[in-house]
Amino acid sequence: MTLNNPLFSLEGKTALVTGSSRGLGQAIAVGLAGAGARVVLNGVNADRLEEAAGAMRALGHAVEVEAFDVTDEAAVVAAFERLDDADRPIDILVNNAGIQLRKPLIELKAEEWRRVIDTNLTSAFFVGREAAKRMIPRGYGKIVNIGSLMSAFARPTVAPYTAAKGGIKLLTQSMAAEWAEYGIQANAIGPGYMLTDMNEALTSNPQFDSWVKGRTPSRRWGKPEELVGAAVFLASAASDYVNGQILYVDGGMSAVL
Ligand code: GCO
Ligand code: CA
Repeated sequence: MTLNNPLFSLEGKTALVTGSSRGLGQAIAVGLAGAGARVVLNGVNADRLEEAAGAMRALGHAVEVEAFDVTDEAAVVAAFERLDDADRPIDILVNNAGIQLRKPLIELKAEEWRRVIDTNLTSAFFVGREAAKRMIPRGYGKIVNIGSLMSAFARPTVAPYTAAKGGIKLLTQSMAAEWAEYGIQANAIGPGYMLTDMNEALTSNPQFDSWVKGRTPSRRWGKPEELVGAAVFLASAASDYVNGQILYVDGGMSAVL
């Protein structure tokens, strides 16, 4: 994809996308690479990461992998030290890593709650803090946190995910509050109902499938690659005066009753 407007170019920039061996993270990683970025893929499964990296390199993209657990503070610190040692400054951070756990709140165990909050929210704090430590002295950085439609709306059985995604929205605003003066823009994307492995249980459920199609003005599920435009926008010079915002990419679901 060649871009005719340099405003949206990511040439010369390095992007770290957490949870990017598959799903939305992988789609965003491919999209940022398509806009010219060097991409660092992240996940905990090294094999899956290498596989995703290989496929991207086959498309001619510059790709590296950094396998680390985004919920493990020491592992995150060590990963950024490796990136420092490799002289690989991260210009763009996409905090995408996340899991889903569908269960009635009344039955939820403490360990289940903590696992979702740690993976979907605390990880963005750990990785965001380490990235910002390097972005601040450089006076430049783009942070794109992946929220959700659930950053604003709830539905039964996804309470920890929803609480975490609500937290992502306000963490994004907090990052803007503290880091904007250093030339960092921190924004979020709120995906709607997207066709991902995580949502397999929903897309294969006829009732839920028809609810999504009826409730979404676009009358369809979103495709992961349909997040690329918003990601490139928020990762590029085109958004230099945008801060602390969340952009819902949801077929209009959040705009209507
Ligand atoms: C669910 C879905 C949502 C998704 C959706 C909105 O169970 O309701 O998993 O939580 O995240 O794509 O972002
Ligand atoms: Ca070192």
